[in-house]
Amino acid sequence: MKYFIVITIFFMIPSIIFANGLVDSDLDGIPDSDEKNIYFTDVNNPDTDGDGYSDWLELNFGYSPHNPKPVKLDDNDYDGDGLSDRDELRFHTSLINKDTDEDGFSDYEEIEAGYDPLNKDTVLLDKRIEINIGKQELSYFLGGVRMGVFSVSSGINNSTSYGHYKVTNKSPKAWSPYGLWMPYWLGLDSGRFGIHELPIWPNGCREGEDHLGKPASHGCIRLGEGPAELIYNWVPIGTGVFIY
Ligand SMILES: [Ca+2]
Ligand SMILES: [Ca+2]
Ligand SMILES: [Ca+2]
Ligand SMILES: [Ca+2]
Repeated sequence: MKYFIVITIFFMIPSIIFANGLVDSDLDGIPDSDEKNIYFTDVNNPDTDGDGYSDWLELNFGYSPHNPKPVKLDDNDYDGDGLSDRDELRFHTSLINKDTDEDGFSDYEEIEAGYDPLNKDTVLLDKRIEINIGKQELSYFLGGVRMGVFSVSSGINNSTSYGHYKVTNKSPKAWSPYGLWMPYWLGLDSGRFGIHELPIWPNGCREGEDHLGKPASHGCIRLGEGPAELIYNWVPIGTGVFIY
């Protein structure tokens, strides 16, 4: 009888092994290896921050498993390096180490400057712009991670060319043959068309402030005030622009 009880208890020890062979000691649905290396949660406690919600539940609904308050991963910065927990997970940097590659620059500083936070050497991450004509949206990516999305106005009557381009020239204020100034100009396809801020007439009036989100231009991609300057300053010449 004693023997039987011992065997029963042995089989009741809370530990599960996923089909792929990964161990989940606390049965919260997250393998020990991910808790240790990615989320830095307690492998032996399904609710690391003790707020009544399991680590799995919090992560799947976008909440921090390290904050007993209902704080989203986007708004939590566990290691205080200026980069949110969400962005750390997207860039595969450490949630608990401000300087993952230990090169003296924090993860936040490296990503702000466009450098690889996982490489001790001075390596720039790839920058890319994507423009979705159907959605009238421009997204910008660093190292494959989408950094943001802005509303645009592309060309009326399908006049914006689809395809893969590179930024070929930049000008803080370019002149359009249509008699308009185009602030924060990023020329594509040798300047045949480009990305720029909502244009300004010579009399100072700004064109199309209420057009963002729908086609309005002669083929260029217009961005609003703020986003245009940000993108202009962020992209170097040679940046890939994919329009689809
Ligand atoms: Ca677990
Ligand atoms: Ca919790
Ligand atoms: Ca952080
Ligand atoms: Ca670093």
